[in-house]
Amino acid sequence: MAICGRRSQPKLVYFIFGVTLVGYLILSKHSSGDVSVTHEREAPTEREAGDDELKKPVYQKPPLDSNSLGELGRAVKLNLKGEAKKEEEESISKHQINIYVSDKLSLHRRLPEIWNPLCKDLKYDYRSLPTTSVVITFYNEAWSTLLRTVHSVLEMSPDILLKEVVLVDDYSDRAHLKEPLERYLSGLKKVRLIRATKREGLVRARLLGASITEGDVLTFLDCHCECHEGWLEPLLHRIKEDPSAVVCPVIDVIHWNTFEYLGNSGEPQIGGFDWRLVFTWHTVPENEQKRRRSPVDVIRSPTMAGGLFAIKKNYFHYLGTYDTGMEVWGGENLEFSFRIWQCGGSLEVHPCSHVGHVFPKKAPYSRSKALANSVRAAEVWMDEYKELYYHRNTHARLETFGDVTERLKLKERLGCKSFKWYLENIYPDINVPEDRPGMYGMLKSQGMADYCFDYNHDEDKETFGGRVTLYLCHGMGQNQFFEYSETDGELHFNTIEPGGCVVGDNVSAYLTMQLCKKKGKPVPVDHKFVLRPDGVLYHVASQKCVQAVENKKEEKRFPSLLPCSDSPYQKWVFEHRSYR
Ligand code: UD2
Ligand code: MN
Repeated sequence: MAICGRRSQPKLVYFIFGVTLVGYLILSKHSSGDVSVTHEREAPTEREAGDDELKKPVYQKPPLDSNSLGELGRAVKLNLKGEAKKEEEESISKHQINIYVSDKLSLHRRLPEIWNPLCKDLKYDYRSLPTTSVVITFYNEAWSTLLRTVHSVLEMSPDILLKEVVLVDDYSDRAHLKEPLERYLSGLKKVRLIRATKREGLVRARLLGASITEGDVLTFLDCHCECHEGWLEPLLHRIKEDPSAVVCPVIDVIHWNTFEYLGNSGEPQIGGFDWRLVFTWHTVPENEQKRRRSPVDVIRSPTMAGGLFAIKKNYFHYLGTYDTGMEVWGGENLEFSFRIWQCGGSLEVHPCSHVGHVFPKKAPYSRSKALANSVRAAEVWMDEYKELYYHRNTHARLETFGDVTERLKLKERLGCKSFKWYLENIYPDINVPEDRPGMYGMLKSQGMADYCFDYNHDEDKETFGGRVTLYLCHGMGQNQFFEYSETDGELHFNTIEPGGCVVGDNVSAYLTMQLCKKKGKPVPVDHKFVLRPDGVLYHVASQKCVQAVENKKEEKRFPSLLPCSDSPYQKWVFEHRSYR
């Protein structure tokens, strides 16, 4: 049914807030296209309706065909051969998602029920909940993942709560996203499409979408999501309760290859970060567990993954929307997380709101701007703690990141708190490195010239227990970034959060990488080293010293525990190249 509803002129409120969004092509009844399609909400009849009536989605799902592929979130495994196999592989290398499989699944498939059973008992006063506009930006997304997202929003959101779905095409160049998409969407109620006239990146594309919305709350989703039953109500309910709450759904994993919906009803994970400014997932800490009175209460989270959240529109405004100096992808999630907390809001995960997201096999497009974006976040929000980041990412300090004076003014204007306050009050579990002068950087052997401590950490597998080696010093941080904490006597490794610690084994003489103790817990004795002023690195438990040893047969070099001597091979020095 293709009905073109009346559409008012796009609201330009965001433009006033110093956001220079120029040159967009807004496809609506009033401009160049005929793709903006909406049905206005008919309020009077809703007010008389019963509860079931109020929960009615924009569209009902078609009848369940439980035999159809991937139905109820089941994994799909096609044993393909020949041409088909080739086609599948091509779809993966193009999208980093198995689009061959995705194309074979219903755009209306159902998901397994994975929420906490207590969530079903929550009652909502539908008439008093705020309405929302769902904003979805996309760049060169495949047809089926994009439209499954759209249908799932329309089929899982009560009509009374969903104002509209705004799709923003961030200057994609694929044919299926042009006229065919417009034609398809024109048959759907409440869906509007606008297009950027140049590549804006997700931050400005989201703002462009937000600028034409009419709902009370903005709900952002990525363009390869599937919403679980009841996903929307908890988000809106929480925002009604506290207009300064920014609320994220639990992000369930949809497997990029099998499209299996992987979720569970247990405690969701929350967001953190490590000192390279990489987003990390964590279990809910004890203090937060204690604060909550019920498993269906919101969980406070230091950071968000970035793509999926709801925020009251005027609060988004108040907080300064996004940093429009950020390009393409990355960094905006931590920037926004810091800003929410430091400027008086709260960032939460609602355990009753579940949305699936396809995490691709690897990045499908270049994300080279992520570094500059992170630097902007660090420069504006991290105060003196930005040095910890720069120590661990020597490229970051060199990166040109543009002008952040407007963002600093915003911080001033809103009277935002310091990063120290944020760490102490919102993220007390993070290990804050000491980075004392001369005690971080490359840990270089004095006897074995140009060889440094090195650990090859496979982050995908979160490998611990591997042996620390020596490798030619490269000065780029990363695998060779170590830090000695005088307080704990621990040798910390760069990249792992909650933290990698060098551990000595008395028997093998090896140094291995292990998970550090939790913050505040006593230091295990085999973690303890003393770094003496003469460069000797003494391992307390074994009473031995760390020596650079060459294994000639294997042509490998290792730091090993040996009886202490005067050997220059037992002397170490931290070196840090600051590029300043
Ligand atoms: C995660 C977030 C993502 C974003 C990102 C950090 C989740 C589930 N995803 O990465 O939303 O916060 O971290 O920046 O939390 N897009 C554009 N223009 C671009 C690039 C991307 O519109 O230039 C769209 C893209 O089509 C997608 C969304 O922005 O809808 C996020 O991009 P992604 O899915 O590649 O990011 P993801 O999930 O790896
Ligand atoms: Mn995504």
